Amino acid sequence: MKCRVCGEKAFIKLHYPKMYLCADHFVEYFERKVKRTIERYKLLKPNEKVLVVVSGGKDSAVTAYVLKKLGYNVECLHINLGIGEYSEKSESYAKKQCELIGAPLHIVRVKELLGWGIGEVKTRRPTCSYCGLTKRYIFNKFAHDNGFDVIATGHNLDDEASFIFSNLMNWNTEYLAKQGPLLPGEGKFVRKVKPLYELTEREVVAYALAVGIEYIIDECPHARGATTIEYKQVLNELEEKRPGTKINFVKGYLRKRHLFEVELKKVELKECKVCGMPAQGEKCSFCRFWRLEKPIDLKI
Ligand code: Q46
Ligand code: ZN
Ligand code: ZN
Repeated sequence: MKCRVCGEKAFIKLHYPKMYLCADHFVEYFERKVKRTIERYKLLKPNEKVLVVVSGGKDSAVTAYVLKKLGYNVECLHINLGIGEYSEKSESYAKKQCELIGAPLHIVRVKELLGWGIGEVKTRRPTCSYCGLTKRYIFNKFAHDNGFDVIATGHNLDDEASFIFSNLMNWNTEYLAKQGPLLPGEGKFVRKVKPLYELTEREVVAYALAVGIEYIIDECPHARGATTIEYKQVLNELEEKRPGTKINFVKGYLRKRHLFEVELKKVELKECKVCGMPAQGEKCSFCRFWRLEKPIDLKI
């Protein structure tokens, strides 16, 4: 099959809109789509300092690569979770990716910072739950303390569609009230944006291949994944039968999101007495979980 634009040999067949493209025209198409997403949802302004949290995986690497190519002021943060060989591999991919992109990379190592790696703490709390809490706290505090305007994450269309789907199946209406491509910042919470919001996982993989980004394929040994993967599979089957299902589902959700706003509970946030970051009680959940007496220092 031939590229619809130039007639050269096709690199990919897109399903929605249906067309064949060569590698060069696919790269152009992908970057145009990211640019359009940024404009449509007003995600970024030209001179902002953008922090991309690179995990070593494809989505965050592609996010950093495209933003840099579009001319944004990008720096990267890698959080080494201290999960044995998996984390060492992830860190070395993150380094390679940032070299390719030409963006500064900052590394925070959980084990050095907090004494234990993820998965090593004796707690009843599920590993992924305190891992998520730890990552979110670190990248937000890092961005806040070092003057970043915005944090860009690598969530793609498949992630978002399956997330909305699973939250609908469980009627987590409070979550459904506040998801989307732009999560506004407030106080010490830095704004978060998702530039790959309208691109499918398949397109992200193809883009990484086309521009030569290497990334970690191994799954984290703690990944439970099963339920998210099941939702993704169902959506993929629907997409196969009716191309456009995912994007229409997500766009429909954004139009109706306001209906869930009544479910939002207004919580008064205080300042954590240890670190000064927003907290529901005396201490924030991060300082409470890690039993900190003094704040961690993330200043560059
Ligand atoms: S949360 Fe869980 Fe992930 Fe953390 S412990 Fe691994 S699987 S890395 S996205
Ligand atoms: Zn072409
Ligand atoms: Zn705290």
